[in-house]
Amino acid sequence: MIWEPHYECMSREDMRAIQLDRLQSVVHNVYERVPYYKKHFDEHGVKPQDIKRLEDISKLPFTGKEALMENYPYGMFAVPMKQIVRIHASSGTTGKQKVVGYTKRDIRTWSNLVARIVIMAGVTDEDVAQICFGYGLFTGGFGLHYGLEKVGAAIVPASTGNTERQIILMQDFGTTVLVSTPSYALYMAEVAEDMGVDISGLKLRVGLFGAEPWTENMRKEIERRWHIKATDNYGLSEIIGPGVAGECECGKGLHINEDHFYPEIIDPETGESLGYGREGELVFTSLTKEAFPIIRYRTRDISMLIDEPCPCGRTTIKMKKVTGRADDMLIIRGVNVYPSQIENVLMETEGVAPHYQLIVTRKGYLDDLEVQVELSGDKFTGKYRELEELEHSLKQKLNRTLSISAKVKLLEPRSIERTTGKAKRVVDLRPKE
Ligand code: DLL
Repeated sequence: MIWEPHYECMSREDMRAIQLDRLQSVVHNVYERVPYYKKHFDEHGVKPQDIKRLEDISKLPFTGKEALMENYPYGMFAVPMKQIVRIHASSGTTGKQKVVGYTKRDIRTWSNLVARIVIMAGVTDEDVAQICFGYGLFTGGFGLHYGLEKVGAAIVPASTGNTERQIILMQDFGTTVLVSTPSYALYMAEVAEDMGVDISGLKLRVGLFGAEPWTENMRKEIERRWHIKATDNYGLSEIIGPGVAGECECGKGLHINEDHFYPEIIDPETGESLGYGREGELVFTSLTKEAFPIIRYRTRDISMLIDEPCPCGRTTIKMKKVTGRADDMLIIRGVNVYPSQIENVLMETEGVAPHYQLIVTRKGYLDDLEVQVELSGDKFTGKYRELEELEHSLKQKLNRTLSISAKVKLLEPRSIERTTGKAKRVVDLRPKE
C-alpha cells in the first residue's frame, strides 16, 4: 500500500513543478515574516523574486543551527504565537536548545508524512505498535504516535525506560511493531534474554528504528536478536521531526518526502552543490511548514541522494542511510575517522558485543583513540590467551580500516552504560581549543 500515491508516485516534472511553486511561496513568506531571513537574504543580495527555477535555490544562503540558538526561543517563527499549537526542542551538543513550533496545519502535515513512512515499512491498521521513544520535547514519541494513529494501528505509548516492563507489555499486549532507537532495541533484547523470554514466540514482526546513526551490521544484529524486519527512518526536529524520509520494503535507501522537504547534497567544506550520486552533507528546505519554515538547513548528516526507479512504485528521491554526522567525525592524528567504520569492524568480529564507546585523549600533541568494547557473554570465559588473540586481531582490523593505530580495551559484558534514547558513542576528552 502507498499512503498518498498522488504525491509519492508523481512524475519528476510534476514533482519539480510543485517544488518550485512551494519554494517560491516559502521564500516570499520568510522574507516578509522572519527578520532573520530578510537580513540574511539582503546581505547576500538575493530577493524572493530571484527564485525563478528550482536551481536558483543555490542563490539563497544556508541556515545553520547557530541561527536557531541566536533566535532562541521563538525568533524564527513565521506566525503569531496564537497560531502555535505545539512546541518541541532538541538539545544540541553545546549551548541552547533548538526550539521548533507547529500550527494545526503543520501537525496535520506531520502526521500524514509519518503515516507515509509507517506504511512504507509495512505497518497496517492490524498492528499493535509499541512506541519506546520519549514523549516530551523530543519529536520521536509524539511524531510516531500521530502517524501511527493516522494509519489506524493500536498504539501502546510505552515511552522509554522501565525496560522489563516494556518486555512484559510486548508479551501481554501482543505487540507487532517496535518503535525505538536502534541502540535501545538492542538493550531491550538483552533484557528480554535475561528475563528468559522466548523472543521467537513474541508477535513482533517489524521494527521502526531511527533518531541515531546505525550501520547495516547493526541492523542484521537487531533482526537476528528480535526475529523481525528492521526498517530505518530519518528526520530532525529543525525540519519537522521524524517523517522526513523512510525505507520501503525494497531496502535500497530512504524515500524523501520531497514534496515537503527539498533535499540537496553539498560539499561540507565548500558549500558547493554536489547533485545525485555523490556523498556529502544533507541540506533541506521546508516547502510547506507554516510555523517554522526553514531555508537550506545544514543538517551535518552525511548521505547521498539516489535517483533510481524503485520497484515499490514510489518515484520520490531516496537518500542513502545516514551512518554518521559531520560533527561525529573524529580527526585523530590528522586522519578522519567515523564511528560507523569502527562499528562495522566490531560487528563483524565474533566474540564482542554490539556495545562500544570510543575514548579520545591527547598526550602532548598526540591524539590517542581507545576503542572500548564489551565481550559477548560466551567469550567472557577469562581465558587470557583467547582474549589476547581477540584484542590483537581487533587492533589489526581497526588499523587496516582506519589507517591509524587504535588501542583496544575489552570489557566485561554490561559494563558500558545502556541508554534508552540516543547512544553516546564518542567520549572526546581532548582539551577544547
Ligand atoms: O531524532 C527525529 C527522529 C525521531 C527521527 C525518531 C527518527 C525517529 P533530533 O532529536 O532533532 O530528531 O535529532 C536529529 O538525529 O540530524 C541525525 O543526526 C540523527 N538521526 C535521526 N534519524 C536518523 C537515522 C530526531 N535514521 C538527528 N539515521 C539527525 C541516522 C539519524 N541518524
